[in-house]
Amino acid sequence: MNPPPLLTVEQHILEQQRRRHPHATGEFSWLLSGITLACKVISAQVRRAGLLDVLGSVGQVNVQGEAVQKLDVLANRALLHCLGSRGNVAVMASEENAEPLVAERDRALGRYVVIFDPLDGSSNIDVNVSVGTIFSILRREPDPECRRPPLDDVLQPGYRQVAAGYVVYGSSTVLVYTTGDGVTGFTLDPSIGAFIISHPSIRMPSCGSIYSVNEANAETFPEGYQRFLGHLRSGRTGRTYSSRYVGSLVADFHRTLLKGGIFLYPPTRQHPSGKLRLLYEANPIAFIAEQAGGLATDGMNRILDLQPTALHQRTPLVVGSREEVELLRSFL
Ligand code: P6P
Repeated sequence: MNPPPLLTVEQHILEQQRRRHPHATGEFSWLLSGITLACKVISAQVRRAGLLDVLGSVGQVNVQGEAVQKLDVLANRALLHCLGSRGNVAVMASEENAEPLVAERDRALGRYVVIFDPLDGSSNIDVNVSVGTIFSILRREPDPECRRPPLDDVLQPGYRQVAAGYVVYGSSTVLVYTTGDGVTGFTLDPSIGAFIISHPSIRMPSCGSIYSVNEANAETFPEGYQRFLGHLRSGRTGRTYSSRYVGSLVADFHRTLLKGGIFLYPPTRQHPSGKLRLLYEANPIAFIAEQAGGLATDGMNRILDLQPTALHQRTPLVVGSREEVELLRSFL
């Protein structure tokens, strides 16, 4: 029997474009291929981290006040370079940069904004735990006079995303993305340097048996979250739950997407508005979750409906199977 055709992510992107936007100029596909190129570069660096002396902090502190790991810097540079030269990305915003960056050459006519966390979970790098890249793509109106503040293009609610995705650098390098027409996964074949389709149509189970939360903060969660977690542990749902927490959002979400269950980062004493970032963590993850049949809220409100007011603003995040997310809402 002939082996299945090798469908690369670039072919998939073009087919999606042809099917959904027959008159598309292909520039969106060109943009997405810039991201996949950057992620191949990042994957190669992550895979060799222990050998390249890129482990350990580079001594600086980023806008989050967190020690910057060298790989963070390399990952950020790879994305800025690959996207900045695409010709249709006018504004880029990164977890690593205090303010959005403008591609001056494309500021007037560039139609896209890309927001990303270049290497999420980077504190896990030194202990070889999975880390990830998360990206969110928005449209913007041309600005012929180049007068619009770049932040105006960035602070859009999540339902306006035209695409979102992540790459998890784990036992293999897996890219998962959506353009609003379902969720597809690709695995990097390092021997040919191509992302090959491996998860043609990802659907999140309607319920699961895993909850994922940093239990060390449990005493400081709002009371409704504590009662909800107690309910899951009590067996009164009729299911026995396991607790799994990597401490790397992309790894914890990827497992939730494939196996179902619920991931929570509630408000805590240290982070009363939640720790995770709305624009480049919660929004892209929420878009993917909903496209796969799941839900994503800040406990009560749909993540994708939240109107951002600042580039690095935080939000509580509850994301996962419909049944568990709705059950939590009933406790709040
Ligand atoms: P905590 C990693 O630093 C991160 O931003 C996410 O990837 C992860 O889900 C979260 O923080 C872990 O935070 O407080 O549980 O260590």
